[in-house]
Amino acid sequence: MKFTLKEKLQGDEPLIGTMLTLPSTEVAEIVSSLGYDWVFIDAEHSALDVSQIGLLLQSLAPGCSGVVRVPASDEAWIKRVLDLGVEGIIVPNVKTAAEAKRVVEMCHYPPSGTRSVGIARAHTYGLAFGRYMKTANDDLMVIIQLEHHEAFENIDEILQVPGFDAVFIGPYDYSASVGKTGQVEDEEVQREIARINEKCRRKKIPAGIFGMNARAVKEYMLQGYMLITAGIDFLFLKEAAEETLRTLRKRSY
Ligand code: 3PY
Ligand code: MG
Repeated sequence: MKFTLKEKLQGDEPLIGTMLTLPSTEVAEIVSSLGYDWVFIDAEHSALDVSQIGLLLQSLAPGCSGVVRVPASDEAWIKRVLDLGVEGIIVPNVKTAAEAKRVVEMCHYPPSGTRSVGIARAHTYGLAFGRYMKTANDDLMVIIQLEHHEAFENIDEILQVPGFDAVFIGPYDYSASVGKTGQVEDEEVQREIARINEKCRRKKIPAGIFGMNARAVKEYMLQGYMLITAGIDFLFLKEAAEETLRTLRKRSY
């Protein structure tokens, strides 16, 4: 398989992505053909199973990198998703340096890690087994998600852990962890998120973040986040369908 996400991250421009949650190869094909740099395929808050994720990855337009968020820091999920041939993996809710270290180990083949050796789509079903085994540890983007106040408190130790490639901030879970569920624009929530981003920037660790729409991520793009996720597939559908109906009911076309 071809890895390009890390290469794309070498540039100065943020990589723009959006979230896929629907088990529809057509949606994956349409969205990825529009020119998004990457898609965030979410198996944490969707009903997607491993075989459906595999089909979505197969449907992506060339040039659009597939990154999957697993539901938890779980070895069984991580190894199955990696074997599907992803360019990056996002592990949610990492709270400590020990958890971050464990994530890196589960994502890397020995000797630096503990990833089990299989043969699957990632290895082009055997055609590129040797090459994948040699390059996967370096090419794969291991992305840890920080989205709890404990993670924010432990940020200095977490950022010392070698081997992960980016941090992804979850504003919604972070806001919930400080008793401000959904108040992602709250001043204190934003101040803490900016503090984490600043720490990542100082250590030259790319940071990513999620927003519900373009407006929600506009400011983040100015703040130097490199992995932007804006919007969710079903929200695009819902908003366009709502707007069309509203326009027709009001006859305001
Ligand atoms: C959050 O905001 O909690 C997220 O996980 C977004 O991806
Ligand atoms: Mg979250």
